[in-house]
Amino acid sequence: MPYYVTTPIYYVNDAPHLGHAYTTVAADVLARWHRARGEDVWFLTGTDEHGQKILRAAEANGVPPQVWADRLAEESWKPLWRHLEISHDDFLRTTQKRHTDRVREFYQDLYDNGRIRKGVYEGPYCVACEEYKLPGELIEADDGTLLCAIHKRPVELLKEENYFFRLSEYGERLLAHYEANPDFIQPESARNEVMNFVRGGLQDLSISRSSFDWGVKVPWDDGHVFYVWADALLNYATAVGYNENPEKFGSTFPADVHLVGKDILRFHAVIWPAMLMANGLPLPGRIAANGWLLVGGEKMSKSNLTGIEPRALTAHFGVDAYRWYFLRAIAFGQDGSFSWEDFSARYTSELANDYGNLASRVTAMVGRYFGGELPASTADGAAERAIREVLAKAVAEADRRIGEELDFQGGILAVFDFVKQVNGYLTEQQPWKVAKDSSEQARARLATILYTAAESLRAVAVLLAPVMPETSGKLWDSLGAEASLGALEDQRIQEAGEWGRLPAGAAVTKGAVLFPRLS
Ligand code: ME8
Repeated sequence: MPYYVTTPIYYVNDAPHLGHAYTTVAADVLARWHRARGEDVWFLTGTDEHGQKILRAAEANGVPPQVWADRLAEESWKPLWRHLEISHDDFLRTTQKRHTDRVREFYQDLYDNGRIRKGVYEGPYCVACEEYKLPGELIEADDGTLLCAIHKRPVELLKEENYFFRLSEYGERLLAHYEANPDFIQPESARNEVMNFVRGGLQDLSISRSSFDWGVKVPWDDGHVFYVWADALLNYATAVGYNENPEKFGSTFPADVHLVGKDILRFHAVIWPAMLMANGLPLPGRIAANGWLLVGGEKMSKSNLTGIEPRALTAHFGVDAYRWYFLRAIAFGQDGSFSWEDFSARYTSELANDYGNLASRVTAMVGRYFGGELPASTADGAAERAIREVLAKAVAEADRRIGEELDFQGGILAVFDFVKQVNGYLTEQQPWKVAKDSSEQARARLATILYTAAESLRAVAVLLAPVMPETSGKLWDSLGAEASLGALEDQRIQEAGEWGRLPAGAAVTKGAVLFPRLS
């Protein structure tokens, strides 16, 4: 069974901003981490293309919704993921036939089995969220208008005859599942929130709309299209062969992890599992919610025009630093704010000074003192043993935090703490001073110090490759590691802490600067 990880499928009403890239980069790091463990991985992302929000965006731009969706998906979303080095295995668009046909079949089954009824939906709806709202989820403007608490925009009052999924029947089974699987919803605060919500009682869910037609047609009533969420959630199944490729489906579904923003937690932790239960399908392993990137204390959002485009940052900091920054700066699951000052300060101190300088100093010294041929370590002692021990711990900790707990910040910090230790080791050992002594003993010490530092960098390159693939590739090249150890992509996390993998004699060169000074 591959490790199956997903991102939300994003609305194509507009171009992606930092918030979408945040979840996608996190999923990519997780996927790359598991590949680096030697696991088979299936990483899915895509776009959500139906519903009123897209329809209105298309209308506002004077084009049919499919044309709009094609333009956004192909010219905006996919190119950004390529730019950010996202390594997805599949990109599903909900207007693809492979999806729409299966959506119809899924609900036809539920309809035939009596899980769907007709009724009237009356209540508030936020088009920016594409969500039916409960009265308690609204805020009141000064003039009495009811606003969506997330978008701060007026909700619309709907009254429509719709089809309803009998969600209200699944409360007990959902609670039993949460109880039996404490890791099903992450973080803990999100789990508590969902459990309280379900304990409060579930209402049946309207799964169709009849006042517009940009959606998947309901097979038993073509006056209706499916509610965009009823269609979208199924992407996780249709993309891996639901009702189409039993072999692929059986060996991939359900997902090990659905990464989602906390705004869409309820859809994933309540509605999606209930839909699966209703159709006798297995539930995902985990729903992990990330917090929000905030602008002025509010969720960064396309609808509110507070979205910052990732390319505005990558142009300045580079793609790798960008991938690193948000996971490093914000504890996954918590909200956080972006600021140029904070990014610049961390870039300079942690990437350029701590990591980049270490790499350039060590490779330069191997060039200067040993003609670029990595010397053997023949005179190691307590200081070197300490480095080896710290490395072994850092590998185990990073693997547990990123691979198991989805604590990207904790995992990255474990590696950067190791980088600090190696810097401290060099400061103490002062190889540049040892080099002034040409005795045999001093040469052996110098060789040992530089071997220790270079071998440490070999491990760092492997551990940071899922986060900063291009930088690790440069470091791998400048350590001359490929000739003996093979491609960076083939290195395993489990072996990263095995000391002595980089052989003496490796051709070390002072490669490109890993993190150029910011202009
Ligand atoms: O909700 N901070 O799509 P969407 C952090 N189509 N993450 C953010 C964010 C922010 N400010 N803004 C967006 C949808 N995100 C549905 C999903 S899934 C079957 C259907 C991220 O385009 C976060 O992951 O509104 C959030 O859940 C997702 O983008 C929502 O993207």
